[in-house]
Amino acid sequence: MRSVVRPVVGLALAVVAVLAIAGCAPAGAADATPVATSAVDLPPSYRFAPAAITVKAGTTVSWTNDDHFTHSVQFLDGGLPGEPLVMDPGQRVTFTFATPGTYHYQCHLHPQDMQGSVTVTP
Ligand SMILES: [Cu+2]
Repeated sequence: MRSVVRPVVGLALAVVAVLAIAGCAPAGAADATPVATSAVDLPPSYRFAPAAITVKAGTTVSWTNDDHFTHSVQFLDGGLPGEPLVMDPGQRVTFTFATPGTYHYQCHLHPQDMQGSVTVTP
C-alpha cells in the first residue's frame, strides 16, 4: 500500500511547489496586470498605487503624493521626457499620454523601491 501512496504524495508536493512559484510575483509590481484608472496615489510609504495602470490615448494621468517624503515620476522609455516630475508631500503631477504603448517609470530618488508603468491603448 505504501508503495502506491508515496508517488501520489510526491506528485501533490510537486503541484504545490509549482503553485508557490507561480504566485510569488510581488503584488503591485510595475509588470502586474494593469488597472484601468488615470489616478495613481503615492500612499505611505515609497510606492505607486496602483503601480501598473492602463488608459486610452489622450488621457491625462495624475500622480498624487500622499507620502511624507518627496518623490517623482521619471519616464524610462517610449521617447518620453526623462526629466523627473518632482512631487513634494501633498503635491500632484500630471502627464498626458498621446501615443499607445507601454511606458515604464520610476521615482528617481528611490528607483529600487518605486517603479510603475502606464499602458496606453488606442
Ligand atoms: Cu521616491
